[in-house]
Amino acid sequence: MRKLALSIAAAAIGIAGIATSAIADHHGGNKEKMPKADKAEVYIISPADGDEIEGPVTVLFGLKGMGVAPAGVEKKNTGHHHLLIDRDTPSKDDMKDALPADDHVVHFGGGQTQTTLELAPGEHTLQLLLADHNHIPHKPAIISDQITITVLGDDDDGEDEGDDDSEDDDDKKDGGLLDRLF
Ligand SMILES: [Cu+2]
Repeated sequence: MRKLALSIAAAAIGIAGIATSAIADHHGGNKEKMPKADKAEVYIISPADGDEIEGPVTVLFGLKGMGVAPAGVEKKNTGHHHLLIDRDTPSKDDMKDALPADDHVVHFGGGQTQTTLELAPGEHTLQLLLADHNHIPHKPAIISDQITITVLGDDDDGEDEGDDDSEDDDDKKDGGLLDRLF
């Protein structure tokens, strides 16, 4: 009820044209200045879960309640993004240590908030995980939902080539068999 009363008051003052911004700042200021890891949220802005898209795929990273800082820069309530590609969500034990760096765990230690991926046609999973200046995930972990996307491509060509190859193989096998028989 108090919140409602306050917004009605703010609206009334707004109509009157008196210093509404000062009231708005006061209202939300304290909370915004003290981001807490347990209230922070990381999420993939795009692509969306279930998207079927042409590659290359640009992934936009979203973060609320924390700031982005480059790897190696120790600053409270910050971290850098890690993109998990085609791998399971790390276990709690995995997240006690610094994250590995490989094709499936990509670090954005420069503080980047987006990337463009060359992904093979087909289904892929993507998930974002924030970690601190030492690449160790926060406690509790700030991790996004895992999304699944389908990268469109020349699947038909690929299959045709595959068929051709297997036909060639069959021919060779047949040839081999015939050679052996005769
Ligand atoms: Cu890292």
